[in-house]
Amino acid sequence: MLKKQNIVSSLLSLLLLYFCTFSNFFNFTNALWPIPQQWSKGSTTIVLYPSVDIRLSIISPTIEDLSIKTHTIFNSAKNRFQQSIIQEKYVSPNVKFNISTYQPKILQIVEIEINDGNSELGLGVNESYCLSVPDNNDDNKPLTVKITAETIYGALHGLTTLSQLIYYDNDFLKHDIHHERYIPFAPHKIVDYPSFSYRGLLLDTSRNYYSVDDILKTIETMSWNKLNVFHWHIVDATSWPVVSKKFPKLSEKGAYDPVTMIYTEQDIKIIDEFAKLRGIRVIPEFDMPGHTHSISKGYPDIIACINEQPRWDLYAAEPPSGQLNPAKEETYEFIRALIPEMASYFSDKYYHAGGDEIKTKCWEEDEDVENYLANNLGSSSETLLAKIIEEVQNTVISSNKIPMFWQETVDTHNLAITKDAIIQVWFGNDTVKNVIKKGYKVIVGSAEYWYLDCGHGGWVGNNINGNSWCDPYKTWQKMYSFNPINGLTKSEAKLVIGGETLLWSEQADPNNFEQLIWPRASAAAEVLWTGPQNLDVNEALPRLLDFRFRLVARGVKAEPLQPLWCVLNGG
Ligand code: CP6
Repeated sequence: MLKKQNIVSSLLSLLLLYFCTFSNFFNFTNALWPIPQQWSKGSTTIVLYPSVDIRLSIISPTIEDLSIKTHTIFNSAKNRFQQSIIQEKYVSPNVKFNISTYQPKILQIVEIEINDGNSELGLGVNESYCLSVPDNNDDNKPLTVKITAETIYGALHGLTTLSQLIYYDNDFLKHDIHHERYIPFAPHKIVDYPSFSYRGLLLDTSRNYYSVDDILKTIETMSWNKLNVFHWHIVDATSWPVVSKKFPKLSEKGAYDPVTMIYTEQDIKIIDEFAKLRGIRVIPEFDMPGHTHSISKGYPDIIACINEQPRWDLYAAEPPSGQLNPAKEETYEFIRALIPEMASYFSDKYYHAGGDEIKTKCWEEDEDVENYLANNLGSSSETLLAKIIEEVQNTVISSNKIPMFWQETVDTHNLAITKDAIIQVWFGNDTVKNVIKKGYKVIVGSAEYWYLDCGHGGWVGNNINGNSWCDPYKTWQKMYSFNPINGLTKSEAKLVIGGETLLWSEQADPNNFEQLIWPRASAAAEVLWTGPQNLDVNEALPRLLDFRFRLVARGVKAEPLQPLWCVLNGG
């Protein structure tokens, strides 16, 4: 009997060890995420005035140097910050107000200073900032937090960090302190800047539809993670939710619902503007020539190998099959008319033109294409692919945008892609190196580490023949361990401008997408912001737990990483 109890109790403690990773929860500290490049702290607790007493001021060389855009971004950030001072009630499970180190210091002012009041959001914009939270009044001035930054975008990151330094505690009244928000461990001195300039998240809105509000909420959460690119994989084979004025049948026939499951020009502009106010670029992807079955719903003449069942697998990586038909002049007219219209809806300089998972067999077995090849000596499915991608690329460039493409364009097919382009790598051990050797800038997000949708068993039966989708599920630790510049020389690494985690939506929709994205995309966000050097999962765990609870307090359905028990009992 006793023995049995012993076994049971040791099994239980093993279980607890399995659930909880005991780490340094006793070293309570503000849980900043991503962790700043340099951060020193003290032991004073200061409390905050409620919002009315918090002021922000902006100082530039001259006030005329501030563009209207900068002003608008600043005012919007100020409003959000003041709202959070009233609304956010984040009680950390492990950071506790320490009355013994409390001296009655009251924070009244947040002062922001930027050098360049005219900077435009774009790849490589300066995002650095310094933040100082004093623990003493300077002369007789009120206690003032200072954020200095080169640009307004750095200043936004400074405010994001400041918001994470603040905790809520309604126990204060017991101590006769009439403020409920506080910053522990002041003074704080933070010097911070990103390791990579492209820090993205891909969301696929074709396999399943997301509302404009779902997208806005995702972008807002991205900003709290210092992510700065929303890669909107807006259309694909399954549905075409974007309304086009030039080709209205695209959404009338190709959207899941032509009224309720669409994105209008106005929706897109709302999303683009919302993101810009938060320092986030929106890069749309109109994937071509593969993954285009949905175009055939309205415009069947320009799509080859339309095949929903049963042999889609001959012609496409995923059902339903269909690729732009490169043998038809109308296809090129479509490209030349559609791309400028779509490009004009987005403000960013970059436009992702796709180019992944092209199946030349689709064309080799299409009657029109066979005729074309018979009548055009020297042509092949590969030369047709080159022709169609050339048209896509030229149209993107003449629409005043810089193209992005998936790796297959330069790696598998060796197409003539401009060296200005950014190439996105998603599989292969040597691909990053190969693509860099060709002189391209690269973003990474490998299926092995950074695919957020893996672990759901696949959905088209491809797991039955032993080739499962991208299982298993990638844990946050796995995502955290990904090094975007692994195995590269210093000069090669310079061409890796960043990366992104990706949520393909075959098995995701508004009911589960937040849980799938957060907090795992946060783990990747820290790799991209702080850099892959010196990251340690054990150091990160308590901060990530704390940050995840803060996300939950802000209304994000972020997935739990441990039972609450572990958090309350020392990690
Ligand atoms: N859709 C598109 C997809 C994928 C890609 N492109 C994909 C491929 C393999 C896995 C997951 C997603 N669903 N347009 C590849 C970039 Cl495992």
